[in-house]
Amino acid sequence: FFANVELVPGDPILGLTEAYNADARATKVNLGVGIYYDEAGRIPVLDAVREVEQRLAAEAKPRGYLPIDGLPDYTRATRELLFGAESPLLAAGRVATTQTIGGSGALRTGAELLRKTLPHATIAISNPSWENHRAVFGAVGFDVVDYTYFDPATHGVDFAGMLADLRSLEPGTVVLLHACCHNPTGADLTDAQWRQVIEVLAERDLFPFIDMAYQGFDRGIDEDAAAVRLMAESGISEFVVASSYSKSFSLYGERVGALTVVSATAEQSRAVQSQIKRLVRANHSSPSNHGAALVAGVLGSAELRARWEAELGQMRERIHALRAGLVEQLAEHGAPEFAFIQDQAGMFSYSGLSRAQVERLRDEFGIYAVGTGRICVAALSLGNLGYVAKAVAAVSRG
Ligand code: PLP
Ligand code: TYF
Repeated sequence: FFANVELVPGDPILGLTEAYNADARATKVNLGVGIYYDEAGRIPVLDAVREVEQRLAAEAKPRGYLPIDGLPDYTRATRELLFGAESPLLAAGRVATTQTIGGSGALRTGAELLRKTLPHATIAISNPSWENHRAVFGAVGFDVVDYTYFDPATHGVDFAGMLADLRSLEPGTVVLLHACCHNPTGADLTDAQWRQVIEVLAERDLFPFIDMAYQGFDRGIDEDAAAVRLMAESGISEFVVASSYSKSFSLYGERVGALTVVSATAEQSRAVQSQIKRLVRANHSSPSNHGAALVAGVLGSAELRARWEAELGQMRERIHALRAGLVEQLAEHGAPEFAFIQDQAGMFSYSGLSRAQVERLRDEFGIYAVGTGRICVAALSLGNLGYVAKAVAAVSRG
């Protein structure tokens, strides 16, 4: 049966970690995968999360199945975090949230829903985008096309190009938008630019699919949700949000995400939710409990929520400090042209390094970055900033 099965290449980003782990050099640095590490190089366990976890362990509750669409306290808290608790859309019953297997599961379930309900099986993703966007939507039968996004000359968004491309899409096309902390470039839209994008989406009758994997990692919980909030206030009455707590709660392996669908009426919202439940039944039947119980426990307590917000704020501030420190050290090592790193948002920076320069970083310095030049700033530490800056300056000169 398997004699003719071909070996396919592994995920290039996750493969980097394997290569990094096998590297014996003590000075090695992994700037490949998108994970936030603390100053000691560990994935943090947030205090607020630990507190809920200890309480849950002490309670030792029975392990029944969750409802198909997930833990109700979790999905309610998620809706409120995305839209703001006072959003009229929530009061109107137009927002349906389903707990998913990470943000990835939200993308997949949302893709399956739209594949059935939209006339055009075409999705436009930013150029470049997270490679899994192409994989997920391609896997359910979408044609995946690009819209202009990144401008290598400015290291920011080519906004005129983006608007022109959006305007040229067929009505009914799905448009995937990164809410904040764009992966892989770190180049985000301003709130004013979001308003313009939303106008074009409405004018051209395009269907917005927002991916928010980094809420709270750039400016703050509410500020980073601007895309969702502005969309909710606009005339656009239907859209989808895939969200994730992997980064904001440092719960990568617990696979906590959510698919949220905004419908035009409460009645349509119930119908949409029934369709999503059918998709979930045919996939994994129901989601897992632990990670969702942790998030719901934190968000459901005013005290723990405040502690989480403070911890998230510390991660955010630390990333800003690492960006500033990297730029400063690069300038000291004779490479002032990297000042743009400070203007980019979130975990990632498209550094502008070529594939050959990335290879030199790995071979000569044991510094691992993605072949496209993407580096994960959140994986740096004050301890290795100088080493990394010196290496990057060296390869960019030669
Ligand atoms: N969307 C984007 C843009 C991401 O960078 C990630 C990264 O992990 C995800 C979705 C998926 O999140 P999760 O790990 O929760 O599946
Ligand atoms: O882009 C990243 O590094 C994160 C983590 O197949 C990731 O989003 C990368 C690749 C992948 C799954 C997660």
